[in-house]
Amino acid sequence: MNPLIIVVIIVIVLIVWFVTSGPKKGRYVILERVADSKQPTGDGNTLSIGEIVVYDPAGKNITKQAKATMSTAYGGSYGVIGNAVDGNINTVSHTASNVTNFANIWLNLDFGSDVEIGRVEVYNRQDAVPDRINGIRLRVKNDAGADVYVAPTIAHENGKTPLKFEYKL
Ligand SMILES: [Ca+2]
Repeated sequence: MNPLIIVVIIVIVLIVWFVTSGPKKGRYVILERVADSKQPTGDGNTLSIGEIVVYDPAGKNITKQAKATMSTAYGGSYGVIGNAVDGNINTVSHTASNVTNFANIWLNLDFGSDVEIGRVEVYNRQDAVPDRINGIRLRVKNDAGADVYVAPTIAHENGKTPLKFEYKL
């Protein structure tokens, strides 16, 4: 092959890489249950977290720019969506429990339009039953509804469930 053609191909590949890399842009930051986490006792199929925090690529906390909702609400002080974004990892947002069906359990941050996202932190509930976050996954979608980022589903690490998860987009 003509060396010039090879050089042209390399340049094209580099241009495509440069254009398609750069900050990830998304509108929806979603935690969703994708697997059964039903516990031997109690009501495991739920979503309960202490906090979710979204940062732009420069490290600025942009969480407050989003509107937070969740699929259902547990009773009492745990069933408050604002607890997930109040800056306190010890206040819990908790969906209603469902021991028979793990589908359609989610928490959503909607930024209204695509924003640059650099990092997301998810704090498990700090008080009890950390195992119940197993089977939850972080997903970021853009305004058009396409996946921008899909994290591995949370599972035990070395037999324990972490209290904090960090995702670099
Ligand atoms: Ca909180």
